Amino acid sequence: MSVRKVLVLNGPNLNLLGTRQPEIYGYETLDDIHQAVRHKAEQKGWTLRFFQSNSEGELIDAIQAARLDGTDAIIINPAAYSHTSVAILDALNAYEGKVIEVHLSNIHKRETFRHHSYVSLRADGVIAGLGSRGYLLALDGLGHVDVSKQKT
Ligand code: CA2
Repeated sequence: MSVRKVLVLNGPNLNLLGTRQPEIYGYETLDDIHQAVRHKAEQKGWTLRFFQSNSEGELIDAIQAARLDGTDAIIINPAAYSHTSVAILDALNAYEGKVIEVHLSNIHKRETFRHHSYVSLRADGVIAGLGSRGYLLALDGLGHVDVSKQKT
């Protein structure tokens, strides 16, 4: 199945990108990333929804909506909820499409509490440490991941 409808989800504080801590997260704003991802999706002929929320519940609502509206894949940077949210993991486990987890920074090179991600227990692929390029690589990766071969 070729991926056509993609949801890109961004968790808490990612709306602050480009304003603080550029040494960790880079100088691009979330809107810059949105434009780049939208451009690449258009090149592929895919439809894209790009959403950020600081609320765990809104992120879960978006994942639940994706279950029902024919979204083929979710690219998610859960931000700090990666390390805390069983609720987001549960929502993703109820979603049947492909899931790629993206982190701008290399979470494994940072504080110990960032090394574990609940979302990684569900993700078909994980990209970390490549900055905003990670979102574009995730889009490219969706063309290649065969989830059916990965499920155990
Ligand atoms: O590296 C990533 O993409 C993270 O998901 C970013 C999260 C962090 O909690 C994760 O451990 C790794 C933090 C996003 C907050 O972004 C900010 C950007 C600018 C200024 C302040 C926060």
